[in-house]
Amino acid sequence: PDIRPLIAGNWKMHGTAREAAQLAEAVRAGAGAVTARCDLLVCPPFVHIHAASAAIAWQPIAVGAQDCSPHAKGAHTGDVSAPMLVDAGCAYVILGHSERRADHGETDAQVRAKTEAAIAAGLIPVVCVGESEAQRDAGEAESVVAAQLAGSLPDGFAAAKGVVAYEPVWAIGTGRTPTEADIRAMHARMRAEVTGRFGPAGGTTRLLYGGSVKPSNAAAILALPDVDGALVGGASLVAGDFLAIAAAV
Ligand code: G2H
Repeated sequence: PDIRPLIAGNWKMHGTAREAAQLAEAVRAGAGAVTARCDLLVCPPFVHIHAASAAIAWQPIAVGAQDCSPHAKGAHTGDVSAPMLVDAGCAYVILGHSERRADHGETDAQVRAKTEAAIAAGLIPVVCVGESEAQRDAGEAESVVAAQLAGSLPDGFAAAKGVVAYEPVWAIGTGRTPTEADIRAMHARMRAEVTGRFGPAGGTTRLLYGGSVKPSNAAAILALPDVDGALVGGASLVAGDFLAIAAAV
């Protein structure tokens, strides 16, 4: 099936509101040609979402958050709900990033609850999975990722156009990437998992690769079968690099 690629920028915990607006504006200004071929998404920190979406205000580039509460509202000090993100201009939300799984002990069950909340609010979830280096060395990478998908994706995920991002933990921010053969094998396994669970809707689920994607390796990674885009961290903080990655689709 024809799948429109998604190039997503995860800005993580960087920058001021002014810098977020400038980065969003630079992405907007340079995006013209690439949005003919792919969807672009930028995910600022919560407090910069308004600034970034005001700077973009342009349909082909979507704005997303990096987390949301599993609850729609209530006494949950410090949390931000999925309906609030919609209200702030978000169309997507990244969930279960390995940094949240590590820093906050998020489990598959919690990621699944957040994903359900996101879908209920009308957001498109980008659910992250990926093995540790020890798990890969032990030959468990595919089984670990399959288990994370089974535990983190709710029923209705594919019908809601949910996105999966495969991010091997050892490749995040390290400059190291898996071999093309390893990415190909993992994405084939993930495709089998989502079609096995969700049927035909899983055939069009976008499967992103994330972890040290940069302009120099993007074309080779994005050309692999069942790689339907990228989740970009460090390189998404430089508009020219982010757009060069998108241009490699
Ligand atoms: C993985 C990725 C973006 P980076 O976390 O989510 O980060 O591209 O910096 O490895």
